[in-house]
Amino acid sequence: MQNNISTVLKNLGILDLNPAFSTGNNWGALTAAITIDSVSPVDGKKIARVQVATAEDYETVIKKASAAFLFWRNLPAPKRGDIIRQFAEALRKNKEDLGTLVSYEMGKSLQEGFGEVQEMIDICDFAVGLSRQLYGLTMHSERPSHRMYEQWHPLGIVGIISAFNFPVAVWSWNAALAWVCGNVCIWKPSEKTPLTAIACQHIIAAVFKANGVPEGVSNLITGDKEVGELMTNDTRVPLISATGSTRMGKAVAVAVGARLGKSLLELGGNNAIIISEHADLDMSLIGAVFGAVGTAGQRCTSTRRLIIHESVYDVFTAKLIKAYGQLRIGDPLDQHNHVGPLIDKAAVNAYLDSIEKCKAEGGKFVVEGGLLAGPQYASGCYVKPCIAAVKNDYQIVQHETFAPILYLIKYKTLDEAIALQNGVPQGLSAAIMTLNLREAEQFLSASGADCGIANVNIGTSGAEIGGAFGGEKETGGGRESGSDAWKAYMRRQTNTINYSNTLPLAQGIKFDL
Ligand code: UN1
Repeated sequence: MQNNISTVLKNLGILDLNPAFSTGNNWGALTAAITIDSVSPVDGKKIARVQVATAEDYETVIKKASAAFLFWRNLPAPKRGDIIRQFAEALRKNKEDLGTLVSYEMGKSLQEGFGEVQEMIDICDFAVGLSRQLYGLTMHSERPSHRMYEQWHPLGIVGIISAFNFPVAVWSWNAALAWVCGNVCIWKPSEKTPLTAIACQHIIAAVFKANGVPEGVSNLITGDKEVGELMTNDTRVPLISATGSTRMGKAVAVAVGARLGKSLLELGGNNAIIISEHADLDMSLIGAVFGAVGTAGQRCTSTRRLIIHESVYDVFTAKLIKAYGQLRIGDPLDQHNHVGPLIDKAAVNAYLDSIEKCKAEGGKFVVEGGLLAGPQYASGCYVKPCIAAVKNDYQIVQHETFAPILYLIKYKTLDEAIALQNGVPQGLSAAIMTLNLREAEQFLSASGADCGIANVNIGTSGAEIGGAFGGEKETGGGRESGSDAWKAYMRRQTNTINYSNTLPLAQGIKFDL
């Protein structure tokens, strides 16, 4: 495996020590000042190092980005789309290497690593079509011989702060749309997964270069919280799109709001599946188990709670226990395994701590958790997916723990189940398993699930890129990816043209000179 990884790193242009920033083909100098190690949770080995950007590095990037915007915004949108089409082609060519690096640096299964790159390809394809569909409305003016319409213009520099769990896909959701809309981007990836970001920057930089695009349309800057703060406080960055914890999102919202900038927030979830008495239980089992243990419970869409009708509670719990007994936990690059490691030891501690808190509040574990030991688990990041019977109002159940801990809650009526589903601070993704039309429609109605995503007979995770992605309440309210999420990356301008030979005022006001 190590040999394979070194080939992957070489193919993707990753060095042992990587510069702190890139504006395209230009990369910052290597000074080895302050560095961050990227350590794989798969085997605990250091993969490579990246430098932490300084405030001067940030200025260099901002200046290049500001200058590049003047060029990029004037390129016709379909031309920008054509370049994004070429980016998708380059991603197709690099899918195996990039997916493997995602899996090795982040720890998700190889299948999910490939799936993540596929999600990038999909959003690029979507963006290509969008580049000819950035439509504005035409309105009827109340004044004669006047025409009123709206157009959409790019914002300028879009700052993208991404999380470790989808280290490349979420960047591409933002970047592909922002670019076809005519913006330039500065990306600050998670300090836990900087190498996949460097790989992406190499891929896009080559595409831009081949098309004669100047430096500064795609920018990468690596570092920690301080680098993010330079962006969030900077009036030259009109939009910050941030993915991560609710705590981080609140800090971003306050900083960006204080300068009346725009923020697009995609924060924590506490997603539940309602398993109704009318559910197909075998189908429900796949949705629940993949939702809870896929990506080791580290998706913002992961299934954290199952709200199960009392009449099927025991039989479904028995099915879950059996399925958990069959889970193979280990090296995510080995395709036989279902579950890989958590991202790092801090995540393991948060997982262990949540289990303790759950027990202290009265939670009864039907599948026990714990840290796995043994040579194949030497990184110290592998844990057992676990299941506890709880009450929805336990503090720990109200909190998003980014780990494979699944909570079971029993219900009697659908109204009660929906109230439980909605009875958490977060509002990302919700699902119901039912073959009953009335139940399904009630769940999707205005008095149903309060989340940004609500599914029937599908789990809470694994959304397609074509729909708008995001959620309400503490999830932050932003929408990324499909549908009309592109509007967040543009400013709307209302234009009224008078082609008459008088100047009538709106609202019938008379003002004769
Ligand atoms: C995230 O966890 O931040 O819907 C994104 C899903 C994926 C994206 C998750 N398509 O599970």
